[in-house]
Amino acid sequence: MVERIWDTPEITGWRRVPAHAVRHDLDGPDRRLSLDGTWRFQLLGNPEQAAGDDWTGIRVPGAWTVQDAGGDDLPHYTNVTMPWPGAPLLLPEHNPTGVYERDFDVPAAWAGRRIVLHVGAAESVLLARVNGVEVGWGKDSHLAGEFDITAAVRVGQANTVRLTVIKWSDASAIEDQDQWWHAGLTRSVFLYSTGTTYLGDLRTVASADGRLQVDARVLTTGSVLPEGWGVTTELDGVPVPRDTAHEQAQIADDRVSDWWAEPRFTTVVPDVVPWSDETPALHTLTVVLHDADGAELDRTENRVGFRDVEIRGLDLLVNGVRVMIRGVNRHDFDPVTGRTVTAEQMRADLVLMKRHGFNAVRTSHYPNDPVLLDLADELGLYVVDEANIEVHDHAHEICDDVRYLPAFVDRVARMVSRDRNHPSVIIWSLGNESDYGANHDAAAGWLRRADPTRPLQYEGAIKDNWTGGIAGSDIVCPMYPTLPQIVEHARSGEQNRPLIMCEYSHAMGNSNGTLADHWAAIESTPGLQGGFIWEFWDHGILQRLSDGRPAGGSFFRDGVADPGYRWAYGGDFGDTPNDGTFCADGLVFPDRTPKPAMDEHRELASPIRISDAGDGLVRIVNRLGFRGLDWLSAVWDVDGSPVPMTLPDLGPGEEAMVPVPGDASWLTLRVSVGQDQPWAPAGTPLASPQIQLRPPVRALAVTAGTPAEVDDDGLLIHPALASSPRLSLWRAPTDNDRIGGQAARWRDLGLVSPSRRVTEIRREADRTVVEAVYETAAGPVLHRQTSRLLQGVVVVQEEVTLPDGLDDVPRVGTVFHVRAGYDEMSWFGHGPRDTYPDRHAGGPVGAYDCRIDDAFTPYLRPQESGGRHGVQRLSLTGPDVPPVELTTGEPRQVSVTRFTAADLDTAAHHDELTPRAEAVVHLDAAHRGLGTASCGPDTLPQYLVTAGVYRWEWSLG
Ligand code: IPT
Repeated sequence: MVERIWDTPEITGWRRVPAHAVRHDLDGPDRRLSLDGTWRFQLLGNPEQAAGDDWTGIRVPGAWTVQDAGGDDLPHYTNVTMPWPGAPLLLPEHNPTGVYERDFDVPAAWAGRRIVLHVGAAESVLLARVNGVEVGWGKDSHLAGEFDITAAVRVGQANTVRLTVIKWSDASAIEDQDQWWHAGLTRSVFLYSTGTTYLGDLRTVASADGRLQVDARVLTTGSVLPEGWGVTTELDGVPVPRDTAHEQAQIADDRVSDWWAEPRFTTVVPDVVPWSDETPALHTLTVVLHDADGAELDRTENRVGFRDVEIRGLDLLVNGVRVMIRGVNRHDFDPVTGRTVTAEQMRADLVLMKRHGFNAVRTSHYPNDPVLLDLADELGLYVVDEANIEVHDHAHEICDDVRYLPAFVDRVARMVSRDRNHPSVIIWSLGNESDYGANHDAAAGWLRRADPTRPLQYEGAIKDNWTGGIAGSDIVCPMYPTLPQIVEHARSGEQNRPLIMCEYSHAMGNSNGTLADHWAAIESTPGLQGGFIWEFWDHGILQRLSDGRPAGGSFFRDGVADPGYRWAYGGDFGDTPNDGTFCADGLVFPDRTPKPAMDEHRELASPIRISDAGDGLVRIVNRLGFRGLDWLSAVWDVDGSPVPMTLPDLGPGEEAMVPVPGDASWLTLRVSVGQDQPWAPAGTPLASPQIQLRPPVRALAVTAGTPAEVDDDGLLIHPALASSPRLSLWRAPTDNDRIGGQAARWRDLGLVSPSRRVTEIRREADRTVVEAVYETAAGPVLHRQTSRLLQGVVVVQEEVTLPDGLDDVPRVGTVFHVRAGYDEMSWFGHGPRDTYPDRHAGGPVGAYDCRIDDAFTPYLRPQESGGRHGVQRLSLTGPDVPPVELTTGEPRQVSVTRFTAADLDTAAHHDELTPRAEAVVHLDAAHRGLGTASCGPDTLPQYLVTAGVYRWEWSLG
């Protein structure tokens, strides 16, 4: 018996049923017995401690780190850093070990049958006992462990299963993903039963031309397969014939044995609809194993999608078509359970992705709950299925360490063995951020032989050389490259594989700037084929403020509005070391509310694009790869007025010219789902491609009036204002500003609240002119403000000169506070949600309104938010106050919120903020782009606010 398997990397498992793709999860209750529910539980200080009699209750599936049973062992967030210092095998002495136990009865009908215990996932080492008998061990926190417990159970009597889960192990160092550390049983536990002769595996290969091959592995618990067994296979109820020629060849090759058989079934399905992201056509494959008398021994049902995936030259082709990969990275995450997710939740994830134009998921950074793949098959999403290997902190030591060789191969092989029959899986991934070593090549070698039907990728293999690492990656899959880098590579003539970024556009806080620029480059550059945004989720854990504990199972999901809770990030559970908010970097909030960046992605992925073709014509392009436009519906929006239209009948990639439907400045095509889709009912909006047919009317062009009123400091007085307009050169740092280093630079430059010195106040016949100087560390900023009164409206012209030292500032603009009582805003500009200079493709220009309180997006760490790009008119209204009208002349960046930049800057969580009664209005002559510098490239040069002269004007009435 091996002692201490938890610090022995050579041992990946003991007595596990070999990983396979035979489905038992969907079988009926006669075959499958759920063990989910409340179990007895105790938490020990380390695995060598013996369990006592002091039990409490715990929910299964469920990590103990978010349940009361877990006591002080709470969630802990680190990115790269391991939670304990030093060598990976010097485990901490305190090594929380959970003992889960429950009783169960085995149905009498299972007597004489084979019985298997399935443990969906255990983090990080699982030891299983049944009735005191050790039935097996296993590692890999994101794949099931299955154990044959036939000999240990007592049919017809009470049985006890004990699952001991050890938190820290040799495996922790290779599960060092950027996410919360949890511990416990995080997926369902069940028993299933088969005959003693059973289906040990099932492999299907289905091609776009209708060819289907099914290999069914037949095994026995005895030493010889019983005489007369047989397998029948049906696709949608039609028998698939057994390939006897293949069996003859196996016999001729001596590839048969007494205890093992692998009958093959082949057919060609005529007129098959190939499976793709747009056409996820599935067929039902039933495989039944029976004995000589025809009695059923085992049965499984699988879904089959007919599709091809191949790499040809620089292109990844699905069914022969070069598809764009509009992907997102997804973790198994839930703000209450931490890691345990239900089928309904996963469906909601994927539905949201589909509705926002995503067609691909990378299961970062481990095989996700297997139901996710069923849903991806069904809804139409391509999957990069990633093995549970991330050795971030100890990458260099471990990727060549022979002790870890079995774990690398095991994790890849077991994932492939589980997931190979899913049409959605088009690419395998060897894992993430683990350097590149011989252990990777060993795993790749296994994989290439075991599944030649799909490419594989691994970022580490190409990290240092985009033309190298051929053994380890069939795709150049860099993370966070700059736009020039990928374009230059594609144009260099050196590119030797498709380039699909495994991570790009880091969605932390108010981010995803330059997404439109990325897609413009990707779509126009051969060799570039898209990528996966980092990431889907903000991993905020719902935390009870009264005692600082995770809300756990007691929480009612939509109660987050309850002020007794907040979204916790690294450090909020007293976890040290930690990486703070770096886990809050998703396109959706922890409750799955989409951030404004999702709007941007949806628009960029629009199935239809329009452009002004001149001569009163609009070009309409079908951008889909496999479908026509018949499932869509559209209506013109001519400067806000709807005009019905019928979409032209266009095949994939085809285009047509249609007449401009009316005289307009802004022509928008409102595209929505026309016929119900599995992921969206008819009427779901999909895109609003827009063109500008006439330039906007610009300058305010006011030349007359009387001098506006200013105080002794030259500050404008206006009855609607609670504080006078001032120059603003600063914004509450976004996560990108903060982590990318700009925020500190701006503080050092003194941009937060530069001292103001008035040099001259002149009252002229028709205006008041105030000259002021704002002092910064880079020199004085000169500001001239000219204000006039005209028919009760104040018209202001401003001019600012930024010295050369201020060559990159967050904004140049005006800020003032409108007095209390205003609660609604309406504007003409980009909308309806937040837009910025480098992120406004998803917000078509138009007339919008909303509550001021709702104009602000509450990123987990408060920061600049609520901006509206290209605004020309803004009105604020309230029930008991006269409306305030702001006109900007040129389209400007504007925001109206309840918080000053300083309020936002000083708060670490939203519960620390008190909304002001007044409205804080920013009107910017220039506002810096958002970029993605919290991890990856900053914004592009054209979105910087540089030194020079800025002029802007506005009116308030
Ligand atoms: C990269 C990781 O792969 C991902 O897990 C996540 O940490 C992301 O970045 C940032 O949020 S690693 C990074 C050091 C490039």
